[in-house]
Amino acid sequence: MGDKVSAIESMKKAGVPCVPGSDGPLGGDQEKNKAIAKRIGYPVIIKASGGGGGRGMRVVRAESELIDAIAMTRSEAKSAFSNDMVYMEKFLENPRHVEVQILADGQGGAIHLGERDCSMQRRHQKVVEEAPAPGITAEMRKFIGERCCRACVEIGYRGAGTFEFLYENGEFFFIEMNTRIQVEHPVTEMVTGIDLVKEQLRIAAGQPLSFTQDDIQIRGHAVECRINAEDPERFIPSPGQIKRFHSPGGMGVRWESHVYAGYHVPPHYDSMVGKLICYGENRDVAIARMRNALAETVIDGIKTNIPLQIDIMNDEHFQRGGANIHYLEKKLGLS
Ligand code: MV4
Repeated sequence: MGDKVSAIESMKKAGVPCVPGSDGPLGGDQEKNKAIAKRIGYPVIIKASGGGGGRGMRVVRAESELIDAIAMTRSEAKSAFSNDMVYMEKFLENPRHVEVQILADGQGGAIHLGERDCSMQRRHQKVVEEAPAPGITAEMRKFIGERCCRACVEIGYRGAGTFEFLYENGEFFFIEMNTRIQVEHPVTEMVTGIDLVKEQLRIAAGQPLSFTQDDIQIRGHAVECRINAEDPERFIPSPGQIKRFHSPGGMGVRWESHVYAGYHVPPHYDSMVGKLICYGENRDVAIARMRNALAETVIDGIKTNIPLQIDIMNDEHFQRGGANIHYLEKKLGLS
């Protein structure tokens, strides 16, 4: 079966809330497909089961567009992912991207480490991430976290993993699972005090989890700004040699990077050159520290997105918390 279609099926079975959808792959019976869309209610989205990174998706707003959209998504999926399986979901117009971090030892132990909000993104590239997600109560965290843990035990999952949700009108809807450590894991480490990479290595060595769910407390707030070697206005990569370099530091400031003065940013790789993570006893303190840390950082010789990150930290809507996945692109005048 297709990667995403079977993941969703497992999650639904385990009681993880999913987006209303086709509950399986779409077949060739177009009357049946129309009936599925009618049941879900327009707008719907057609997704490739083997897709990822925002590729292989098509929004359908009326029945007249449905059959062509299925055919086009299927043919793109076949050439791009060698897998023509497609499925249908209700299209959520203005969700937030909230993901739940889990650790499972494959020996019946599974715990969750709360959630992250990764809604501040541009063209499916995350720009800012934070933990916890603004507005998520301890009760909601427990509800969704426990369901993710139950699913991990049911599928026999082992390692670090992330359950990706769309969050709209106070509800979580599972969309996909990431079976790896992610770029944004440090914000979870900062608010839980758990070294996720260390736990990943322990699990890989066959050891059981060294703590229980009761040992996990969410304390304070952490924000991560991805620092990219790119033109902050046109977003094209900016490779070259870093001439002057100064890293930020101080209370609650974590700078993760491989770069130094004299370092050459190569042209054909991911443009991320560092991650700046700031922690505080609350969200306002974390953001204030991030503003200072961004201003203190010196990366000369190449262009970086530091000016964009300063602009986001000063943005009223970001400061309020809870902006949706479309906010940054709208702010930048992209859509
Ligand atoms: C959606 C959606 C709205 N409704 N699914 C984009 C990439 C892939 N991970 C899933 N994606 C989406 N799925 C339903 N049913 C909107 C998106 C989406 C999105 C999701 C997360 C983060 C950024 C996004 C940007 C555009 C669209």
